[in-house]
Amino acid sequence: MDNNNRQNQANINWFPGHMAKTKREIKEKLALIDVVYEVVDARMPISSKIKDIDELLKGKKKIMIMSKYDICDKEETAKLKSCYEDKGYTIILSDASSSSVTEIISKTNILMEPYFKDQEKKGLKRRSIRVLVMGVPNAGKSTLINRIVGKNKAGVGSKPGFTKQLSWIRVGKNIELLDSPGVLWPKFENQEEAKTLAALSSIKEEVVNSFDISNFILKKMFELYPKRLEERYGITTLTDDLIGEYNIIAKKRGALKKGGVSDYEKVSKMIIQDLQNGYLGNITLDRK
Ligand SMILES: Nc1nc2c(ncn2[C@@H]2O[C@H](COP(=O)(O)OP(=O)(O)OP(=O)(O)O)[C@@H](O)[C@H]2O)c(=O)[nH]1
Ligand SMILES: [Mg+2]
Repeated sequence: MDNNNRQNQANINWFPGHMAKTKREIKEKLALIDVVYEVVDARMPISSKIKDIDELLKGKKKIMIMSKYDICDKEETAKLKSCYEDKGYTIILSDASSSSVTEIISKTNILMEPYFKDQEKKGLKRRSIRVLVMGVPNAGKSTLINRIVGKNKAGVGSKPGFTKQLSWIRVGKNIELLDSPGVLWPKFENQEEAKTLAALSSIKEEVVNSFDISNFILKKMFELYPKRLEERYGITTLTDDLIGEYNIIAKKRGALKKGGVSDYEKVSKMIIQDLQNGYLGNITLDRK
């Protein structure tokens, strides 16, 4: 095994220029925005919350949308949801169902009603509500927009960084949605959160060491969902350097090079793919 590569724990950082630009452009458009849908991934509602979002949004009305609810650990995500609600957040759990869309629209209208009533008193007509959809890369912003619109208007991709620019999308007469490219923040103070983001594909794979992430996944799964590791890989204990575990997985999944030597690189990628593709079950990696 390439031990240098496997054990070289470099800090993760990913804040390319286009993210800073997106934040600048959002700031410029803020005066036009009535409501913000803050999209977090239900599998990591703490790690995937943009750390400096409140600083940027300066008191805008917000609804937090927990996307990918269909693939999270519902029990754990419910605890995190209550935590946010205790702090005053309005939260909607979003999966592929149409009921979550109805709830989103209705909560948005409720938020705006006092404003429109006020406008009507001044003799002004109702206008469409302008909503900014914001979140980390790959959080599910564009998918959410398509669900609300009922058509595939926004581009969607499984890799982070799919949406490249801000763009307005109209929903009927009443709402306009502003899709935005995923953004992070300049420095990850918490590397555990950074690894969680990378493990669930909100940080692009080219900027992380895949062994850092697969090691992290094995350790995290062993801590939170040990049975899943047993079911998928037949692993029941974890050693410090994880080499034995990589060998077990390599054998079980046929990730072998010539002469029956484990292909560690391939095993590392498999572990990451297994988590992302749901083969390790529905998971939530954050805890209160
Ligand atoms: N299972 C599940 N997958 C989802 C859900 N929402 C989004 N996805 C998937 O997550 C991936 C990213 O979705 P996008 O809508 O492109 O995410 P985004 O936040 O717009 O991403 P960027 O534009 O890259 O910032 C895609 O593979 C989607 O199919 C969901 O509610 N459930
Ligand atoms: Mg997008």
